[in-house]
Amino acid sequence: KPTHIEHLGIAVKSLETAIPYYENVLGLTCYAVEEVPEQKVKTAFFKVGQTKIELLESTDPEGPVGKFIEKKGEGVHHVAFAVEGLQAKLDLAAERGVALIDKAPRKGAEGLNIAFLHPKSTFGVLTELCEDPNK
Ligand code: CMX
Repeated sequence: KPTHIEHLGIAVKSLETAIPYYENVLGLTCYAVEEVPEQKVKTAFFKVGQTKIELLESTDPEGPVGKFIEKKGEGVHHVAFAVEGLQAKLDLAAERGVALIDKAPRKGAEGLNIAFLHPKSTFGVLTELCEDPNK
């Protein structure tokens, strides 16, 4: 089973305007800003215990977050679970009829191996499984 919720992905129109809310109202610290060109996003990270908040700003209106904001507006975009044995988990999900966006892990932010499950198969919540290759 997953060890913990690795992060919550939250789509925002602008990191510049969203970061001050997390820092000045919630009292969190943005410890990293990273562009992930393959995903067409710029990300900002905060830690809340073992879990992170990942703010996602789109860098391209045709990218996954750009399309999401256009359709649904800002808000929770995905839930990411930390797992061990990511490929085996994907194979199991596929066997059980879950539609995979990624059949094999790919590289995500912070050097993690990641894979997404389709929200149509996961009760409307885009679900990410991630594994730390250094663990
Ligand atoms: N959560 C829930 N539902 C979502 C969704 C999300 N994040 N994104 C899209 N959907 C829904 C749409 O509302 C739409 O539903 P309807 O058919 O009922 O209208 C359906 O999924 C299809 O949406 P779409 O706008 O046509 O978009 P696509 O099918 O082209 O893409 C998805 C959807 C999930 C396959 C795509 O966004 C994807 O591959 N996501 C994974 C990658 C990603 O999100 N990367 C950004 C984060 C990267 C990171 O964390 O580093």
